[in-house]
Amino acid sequence: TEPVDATILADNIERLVTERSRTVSGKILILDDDEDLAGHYQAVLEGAGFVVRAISNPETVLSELSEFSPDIMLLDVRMGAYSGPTVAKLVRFDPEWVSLPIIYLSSEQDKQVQLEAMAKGADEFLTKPVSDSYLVRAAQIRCYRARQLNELLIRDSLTGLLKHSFIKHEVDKEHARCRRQSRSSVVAMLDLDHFKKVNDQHGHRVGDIVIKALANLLRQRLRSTDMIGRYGGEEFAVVLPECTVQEGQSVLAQVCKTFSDLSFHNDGVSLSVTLSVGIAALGSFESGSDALNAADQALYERKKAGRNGVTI
Ligand code: GH3
Ligand code: MG
Ligand code: MG
Ligand code: MG
Repeated sequence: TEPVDATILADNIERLVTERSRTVSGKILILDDDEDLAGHYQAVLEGAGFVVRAISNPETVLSELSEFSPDIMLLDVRMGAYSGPTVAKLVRFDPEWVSLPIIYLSSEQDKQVQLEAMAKGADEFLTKPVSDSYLVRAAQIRCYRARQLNELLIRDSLTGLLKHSFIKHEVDKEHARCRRQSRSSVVAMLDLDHFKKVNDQHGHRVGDIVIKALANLLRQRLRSTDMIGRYGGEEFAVVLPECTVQEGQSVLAQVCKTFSDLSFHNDGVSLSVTLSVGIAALGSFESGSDALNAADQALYERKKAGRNGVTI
């Protein structure tokens, strides 16, 4: 192979990252007590393709965050009785927002004050006035990086599915939506059948291939609005929003069938694996975790009833 010139490589990577970050469209929460200015930033960022929410009341910041789930937050420093650093501290105190980029946007010039404000857990300090193009580019760079890091944080590296705590959180969020809008959604627990045997007879490497194959099948077969998590080693949890138990049963029964028809090959030996599924109607339970427990109970019943299929 040809030796690679490091400068050319770096140039190519930079071009790629720049292109990608220019096309990223993230969600931005702006908190500024100057409503006119916040409205201007909002218009500029929306013009560049961002989804923006601008608020002026610091007291609503936590509820706005959980409702809007922004990629980054732009924060004013002086807001009447409230200070931006106090808000930053409050936001950082909530484990859900430890990784949210907080970017001050302020006319504060005093470097010492800026440093103190940064010490509350913020990520960057931009000094007003900023040009429109500067604001857009800064937001693109930050959103791109935030999304990249967030993927690493929430996704399981073997399968690319949501990690345990993140799928649980999605279950709770969807449970709240079911209760609020009396909509019907389904939660399911999936577990591979006799998987210890697969590992024992064919090795862990083949076991991992089987786990990845199920993850890929779920991604293919479920809707883009469905949420899929790796709940444990060979256990998965899915949330199917706006779906009846009958519809959920039908789609997951098809997944079971397709999966059992796959054949895996190892050293000239071919094997097939089945899975069992338990499902429950999210809105029928007091909490998301109660619904998950019910799905898990249904899964247990399925295991007793002979595996390879779906039980409600
Ligand atoms: P059952 O049909 O009752 O579910 O039987 P089972 O053998 O599948 O039992 P269980 O669900 O308890 O299986 C857990 C096994 O899954 C144990 C462990 O060796 C295997 N496992 C868990 N995580 C992984 C993983 O990441 N990779 C591999 N290859 N195997 C895993
Ligand atoms: Mg202000
Ligand atoms: Mg298991
Ligand atoms: Mg199992």
